[in-house]
Amino acid sequence: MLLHSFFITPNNRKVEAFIKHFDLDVDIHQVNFREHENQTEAFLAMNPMGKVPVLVDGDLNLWESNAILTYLATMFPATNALPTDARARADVDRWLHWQSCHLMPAMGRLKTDDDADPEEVLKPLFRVLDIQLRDKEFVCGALSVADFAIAAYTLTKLGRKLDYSDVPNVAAWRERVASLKGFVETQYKDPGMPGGPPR
Ligand SMILES: N[C@@H](CCC(=O)N[C@@H](CS)C(=O)NCC(=O)O)C(=O)O
Repeated sequence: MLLHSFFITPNNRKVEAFIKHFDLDVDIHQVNFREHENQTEAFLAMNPMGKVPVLVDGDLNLWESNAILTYLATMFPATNALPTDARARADVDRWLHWQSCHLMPAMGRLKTDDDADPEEVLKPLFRVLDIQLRDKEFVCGALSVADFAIAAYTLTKLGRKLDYSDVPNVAAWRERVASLKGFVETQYKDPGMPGGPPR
């Protein structure tokens, strides 16, 4: 398998962190945005949205980071990161959708709207997550793809600046997930990385 990625953005980092955490046999190619690699005919044939990440597995071109996470968890069942029980699986799906339908748009708004107040935009969401994390080590109990999907957003430049003191369960979980091998190995280190999409 080959992942086309751009590692500093959360939707890519969540997948790279998952791959590295479990040492999955997946190669990673960093797309060159400066050279508009994502707009080439070859890339658009893989993903007509022109976005990363994209996972290629034989004749399957899979885009949308959360679909990639659940596919990898299915193809590598030893990860135990996606329950097979219908209710437990629905819980994981719920939090994946929460990340893409609520958390990602909220974070996006804070990046583009200088007047948007992080407390107002994000705190209601983190309060919901805080309730979910009460008495739990990870979002759905055991470590799952949902932790990778959500944590990547709390570890961005913006996510690192927020004050989590009034959501203590989120604060503790965030530290726990940040110390996982996959997130340690995908920490942003190279400010000279050639041009990519905004984080
Ligand atoms: N919902 C998609 C979002 C993908 C996305 O927006 N990717 C960004 C980087 S995080 C991208 O490739 N942007 C480049 C562009 O739009 O030109 C996912 O979760 O994979």
